[in-house]
Amino acid sequence: MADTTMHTQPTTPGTARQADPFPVKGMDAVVFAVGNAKQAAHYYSTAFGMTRVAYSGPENGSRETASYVLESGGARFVFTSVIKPTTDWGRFLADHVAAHGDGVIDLAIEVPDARAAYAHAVERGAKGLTEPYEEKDEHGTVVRAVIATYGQTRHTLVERTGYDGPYLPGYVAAEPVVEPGPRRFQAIDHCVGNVELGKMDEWVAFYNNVMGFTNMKEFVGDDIATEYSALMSKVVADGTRKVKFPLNEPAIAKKKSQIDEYLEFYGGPGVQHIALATNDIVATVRAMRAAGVQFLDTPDSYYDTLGEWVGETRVPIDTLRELKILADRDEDGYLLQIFTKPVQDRPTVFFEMIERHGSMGFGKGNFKALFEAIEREQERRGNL
Ligand code: TYF
Ligand code: FE
Repeated sequence: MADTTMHTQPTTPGTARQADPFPVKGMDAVVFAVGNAKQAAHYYSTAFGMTRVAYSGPENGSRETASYVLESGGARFVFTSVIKPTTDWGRFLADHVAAHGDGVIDLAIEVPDARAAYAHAVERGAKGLTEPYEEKDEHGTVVRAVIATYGQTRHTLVERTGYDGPYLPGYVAAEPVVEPGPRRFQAIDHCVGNVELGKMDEWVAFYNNVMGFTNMKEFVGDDIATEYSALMSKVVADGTRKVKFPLNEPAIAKKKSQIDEYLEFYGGPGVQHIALATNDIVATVRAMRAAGVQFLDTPDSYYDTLGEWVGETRVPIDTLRELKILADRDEDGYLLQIFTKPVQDRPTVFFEMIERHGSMGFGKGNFKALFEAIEREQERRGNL
């Protein structure tokens, strides 16, 4: 076991408070394997307003892959594509794109001690993919290790304390792809995984055991599952609630579950959506719509009754109606959210934009309207 005493939190004598066995600092990056990272970097720059900060490719010694690192506030996306596979890694990436289409290969988590995190995870039953290793350049040292999660998705554990390079050793600083405009989101709020029927609780247990994540109270149980949602869902999060992973599995419902549709077209379990936190969802959605991003539609009838149960929000109902933004309230506050349509030809990965005002939930009050909107899209694809 690596040194865990480093993470011991101060405890007052007489209390039995345990140190967090798997401390995390937050999401490090969402890494996408795509067919054409150059064009993906352009799309996420123009449509999502992200800024390229780093690059790795043939020009700086990476002959096998090209990777574009884009940021928006504290959120970091990496888009990687294969130029010419020559190693197992290149073949893995090429096979991933062939099997799944554009998708997320890695939900990388920043940790204070990658060796300790990896040792703890593997000891608790995680499948280790890459043992901890160090990389250095003139900006400092990064330690990384990789464990497997659902499907072919992985969690790289990244220790970058003190490292001041643009991303990782092997990357060079790069100019923005287009002139940066106002920021459209500033953080990754949560990352959702779709797993196979009957596997949700196993993956919840995985995050409970391996990472010490705890369950949040929001979930879709079998009571509502068959009624309209066609899925079951539970949410796990680290103790600080910086890393939140909802997990969905299909439910037997009247129509084909949206989760089954995902599993079929993705070719197995994987990341379904990434939620991005904004503090001005109106400006964000206007800018993204103007740039051509398509969002799920919401019927006018939703807005006819919204004010009655959601109460006052920062944004007038008429503006929510105009932009098709959803709202939900719980005992802690409210949130505003909207979902894009899938961002590739396969009905797989999509995004959520979310503006929170106190609420730590995921929009439970919107599940019915949301899942009906998703079903209308499924019907358009001729998939029922
Ligand atoms: O992350 C969540 O739980 C919400 C709701 O297929 C949600 O964004 C859940 C499942 C789904 C789409 C949205
Ligand atoms: Fe979500």
